Amino acid sequence: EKSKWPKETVQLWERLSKKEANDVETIQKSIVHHVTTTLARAAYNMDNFSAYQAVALSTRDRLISRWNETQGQLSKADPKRVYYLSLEFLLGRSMDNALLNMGLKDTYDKSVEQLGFNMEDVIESEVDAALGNGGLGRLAACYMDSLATLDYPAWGYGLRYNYGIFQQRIVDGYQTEFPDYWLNFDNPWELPRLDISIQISFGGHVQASQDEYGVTRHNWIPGSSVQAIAYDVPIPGYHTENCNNIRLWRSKPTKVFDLTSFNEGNYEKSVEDATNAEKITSVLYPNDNTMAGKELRLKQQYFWTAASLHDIVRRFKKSMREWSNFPDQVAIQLNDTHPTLAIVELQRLLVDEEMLSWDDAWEIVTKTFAFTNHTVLPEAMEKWSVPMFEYLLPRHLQIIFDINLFFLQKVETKFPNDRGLLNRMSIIEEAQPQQIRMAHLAVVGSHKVNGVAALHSNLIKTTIFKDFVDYYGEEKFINKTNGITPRRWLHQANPQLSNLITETLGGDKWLKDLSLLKGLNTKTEDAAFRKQWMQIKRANKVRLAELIKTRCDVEVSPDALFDVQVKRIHEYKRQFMNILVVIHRYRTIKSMTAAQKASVQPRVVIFGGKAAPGYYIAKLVIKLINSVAAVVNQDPAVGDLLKVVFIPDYNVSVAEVIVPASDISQHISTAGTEASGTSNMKFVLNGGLIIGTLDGANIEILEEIGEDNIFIFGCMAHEVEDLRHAQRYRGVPMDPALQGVISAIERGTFEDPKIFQPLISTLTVGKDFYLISADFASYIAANQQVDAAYKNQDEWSKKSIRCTANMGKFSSDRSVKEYAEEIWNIKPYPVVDEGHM
Ligand code: H2P
Repeated sequence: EKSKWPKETVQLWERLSKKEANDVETIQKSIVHHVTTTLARAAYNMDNFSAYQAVALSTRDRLISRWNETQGQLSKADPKRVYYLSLEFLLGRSMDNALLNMGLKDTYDKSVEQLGFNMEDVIESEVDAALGNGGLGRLAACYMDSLATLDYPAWGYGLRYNYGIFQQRIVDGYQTEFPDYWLNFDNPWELPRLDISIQISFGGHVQASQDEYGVTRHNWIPGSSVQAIAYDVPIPGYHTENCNNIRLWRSKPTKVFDLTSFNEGNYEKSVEDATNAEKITSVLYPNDNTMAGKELRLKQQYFWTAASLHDIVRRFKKSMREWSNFPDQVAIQLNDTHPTLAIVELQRLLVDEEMLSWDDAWEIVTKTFAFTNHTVLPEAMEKWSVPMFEYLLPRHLQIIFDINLFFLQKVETKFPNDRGLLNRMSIIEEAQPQQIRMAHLAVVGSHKVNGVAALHSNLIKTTIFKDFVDYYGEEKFINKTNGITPRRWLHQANPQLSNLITETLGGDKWLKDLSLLKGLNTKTEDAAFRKQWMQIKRANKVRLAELIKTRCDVEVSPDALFDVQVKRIHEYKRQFMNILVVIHRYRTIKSMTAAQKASVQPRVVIFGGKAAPGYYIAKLVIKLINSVAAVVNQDPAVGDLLKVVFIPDYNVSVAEVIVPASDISQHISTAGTEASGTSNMKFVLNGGLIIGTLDGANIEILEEIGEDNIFIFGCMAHEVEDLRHAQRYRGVPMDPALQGVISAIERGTFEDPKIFQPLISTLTVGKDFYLISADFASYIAANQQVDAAYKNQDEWSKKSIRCTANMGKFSSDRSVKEYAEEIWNIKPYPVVDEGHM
């Protein structure tokens, strides 16, 4: 359009759209400008929250100019991009991160202090964006940070839920859920794109007809439709101009008013339909084990994948390339099975709307998609009932049946006459009613399938996807061990440690090349360095102790050993085993003489995490933890030797306080159940030791940091099935220490034992699926080793330093580079600062 203007107009625009400077004075002006104009407030009636709003808006202006520049340069160059489809992006707070990544933190600190506010208080005023359940959503956020930092052209696609994961409050020891209305005060970290609106259809029926060449064409005549509106969330890379985008969709009623109801005089019904449209993106589903049959969840998945694909295809079409080039321009990563419908939608667009042949279309589809699996738990495998699916997406169901038919025909050719095999591999499960197995569809429609840690990737090849490995061969099934961003999880969360590392290594290059941390290995024999190292840990523990005081009203000593388990509450993660051993510890202390007590290592046991609202047993674990805490924390016979706390409403910003303060953290899932775990990486990176099983990424952490710096116990993944078998059919007796603990609960040591009966019965011999009894003795022993090791603070500090020093592998930069090179085939595209706003 520029060319249409006279030269003077172009020049005027050029001059006026020069970027603002980033000195203190200019930044302060921009903050005050937002206070007085955008917020319409006066300087004398400001509180921390309005200060936050103004600083956020000023930060956002700078973010947007990078975003604009990046998106402008990328659309011109049009390199291959990756699209990361994730139903969850657990971003947490944005302001501190944006300032650090843009290199503006110090200047903003100064500007804000001079304006009379404390930057930490201002940062604390931001609410978390909690659009995720746990590891899966946080992984997506870490990957977005690394993609931008490494200058990869990447977009995330997700949903803009009105309500994030519920807020957890503890009432009478029980978890209660409250809605997380995080948009109450507007969200400065999104750019509403009200002009980008896509019509998404549901229901109706399909008309088949022959075209002029005698080919059957399908015409989907939908029954209803809604609009998808785009909200863009800028993701700045660390110390680079590049600023990527996460596009989140919001559902709205279509502009096309439902004329039928209206003309029939049914005004109320037409408004009701409009409200229903808005429901689609109203709430993030908690990771429940009662997901089956949730029609609204299926609607979410289709709404999101269809809007995203429409957007991706529109962008591709602008380039006027041939369809066969699509996979050279577009890589789509499926974060779990949630976006698997994208495979079907792309096939539909290519065949029904772009008139490609089935085979040409399918080749494009399978070259485009790749799929990450995050769990082997059978109850977490997504399935949709065929009748419900057909009602919502009739044409997509036909396509799935065709994909399945052509696929099984090929299997039959390769392995003739094996009906059992066809049954096992089929995308359709022959149940009443039939079910669509989304994991099978994802494998069949993708060119690469990966697990999230070495053990997990091997496990999926021998269990859930074994037949597929036999059919496709090994090359399709690869491993991409998870990673975390060191920018948020060390630099931002633990600024003192970050500074010490930068001083010690003579620069901050390590924040973009985490393997440089190895340089710290030579410092373990430096007593002065060790002292500084441990002083920082102590300062972080003081900060956590303050949080515990405000949130739990319990005083804890920062000199005690801080023992942490924070993650979703789930039976496989075995918080139950942890609290049972705490009870064992409590009983042991109670039975001691004063002299014996003198040698006990004081410990604060810290729990946090949410249980799915419908997960009764997990919620009872929370109740048990709180009941134990109530007794133990008041017992004068125990005093500071043992404290137990459950920190309510665990989220990203709370994790940023907890992670740097831990001495030991618990990653104790039954071997073979935790796909990777990522908090294990965060704790160790911050010099916290871990106690854990040989599960998920613990194994690779052990390999990197060495067995002297980690406490490993329990059975191995390959022993699990034998142990379950022995338990079930040979009646292996319960561990005696565990028996003692159970008796204490049953005697009513902690509230009415009736409450805990359903929980205790999960341990009945033959039913202890997560093998708490089998691992109990070795878990107690490992905890004793922790106590003994902590007594020797010199040795402990060396272990702590070695932990941090050898965590380079677990940077999400490493993971993302592997994905880019081995799956997506994309290259970095560094953006140049052209000085535009
Ligand atoms: C899940 C797995 C973790 C894994 C993470 C990211 C689903 O997270 O269970 O083992 O590290 O994905 O791949 P979570 O349990 O925290 O919800």
